[in-house]
Amino acid sequence: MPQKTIDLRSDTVTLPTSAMRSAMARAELGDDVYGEDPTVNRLEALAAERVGKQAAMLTPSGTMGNLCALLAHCGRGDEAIVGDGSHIYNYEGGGASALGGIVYHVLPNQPDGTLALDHLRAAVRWLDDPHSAQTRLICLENTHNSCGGTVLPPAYMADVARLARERGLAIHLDGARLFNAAVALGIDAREITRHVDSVQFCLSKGLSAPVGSLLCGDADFIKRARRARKMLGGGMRQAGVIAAAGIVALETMIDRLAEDHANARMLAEGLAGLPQIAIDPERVQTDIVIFELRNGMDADTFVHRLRARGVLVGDMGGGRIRAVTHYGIDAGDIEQALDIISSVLV
Ligand code: TLP
Repeated sequence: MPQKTIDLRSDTVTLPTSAMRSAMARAELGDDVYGEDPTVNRLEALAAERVGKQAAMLTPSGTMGNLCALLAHCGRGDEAIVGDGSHIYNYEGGGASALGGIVYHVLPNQPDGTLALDHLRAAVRWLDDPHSAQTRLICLENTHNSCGGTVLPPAYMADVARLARERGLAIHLDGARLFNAAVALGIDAREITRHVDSVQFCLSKGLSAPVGSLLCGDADFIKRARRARKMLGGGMRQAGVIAAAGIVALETMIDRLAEDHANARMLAEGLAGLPQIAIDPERVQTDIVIFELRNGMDADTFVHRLRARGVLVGDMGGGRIRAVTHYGIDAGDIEQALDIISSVLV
């Protein structure tokens, strides 16, 4: 029997559940560019409600959701503060700059994924100085992907919100894995999103829907974001086919993220027991496990050796390796992956 591939590259590899597939087949449809797709309208209302905002907009990807947010918050020549480890800054093609003329003001992410409050305070430019680009926006990421799926605590988010209010700035949250953060904290997602003006979350990661992200905020903001989405070519017509899966995701797939977190913790503890691997399992708070090798093997060789044995992980560069748990992975897969990992290290 060929061995099952254990794909730990990302939670984006999840496939839709059978409930999603049948909801997609049955979905009531219309032209969403006219606002007439009833299934998209239902998903957007549900999403807005789940994050406590007035309105929401479906986008094909998290990248487009974040870009629409930046375009709706900032004009050309305005400045958005981003972390040096953030997805927006590193993995979205510089879209806000390339397409929106927006200046990224980059601050170092702390190891836990936060931006230090004193760095933020010092970074905000005085609006009456004609020399400077005008700071408009602070972007946070929760959970923080490249910091290892770390959760930004709501108390920290409240501190940033206070600072933003004092300085007249907006906050956008890249909450691609917002519900992982909420489940890890054991709180409602609204306890996180109440501190931000806009939030993007993905349906197509741990929630297992095939496509889609939601951008949420107040009604005026979403109106501006819809213009940006159309400009970017993201008006999707009978998008109810994908929205139907998103509704199933929001209604049935959030609580089970706890299983992914438990499996990630199990993987991290197993890796910590291997002398060739450097990892602090306490840093593993959600579904992302990042580790390094300390036996002199380079990450590329390790990743290729694992692939040959049916285990896929990601090489993040700089010697960092990422494994992500998800709906397609159970505790047995983790045990097997650990056996294979230890066998390729010798
Ligand atoms: N992240 C992907 C890759 O692009 C790295 C992954 O495998 O983790 N924000 C965050 C925090 C993300 O992790 C991602 C995707 C996005 C935004 C973008 O979402 P998509 O892929 O839907 O454009």
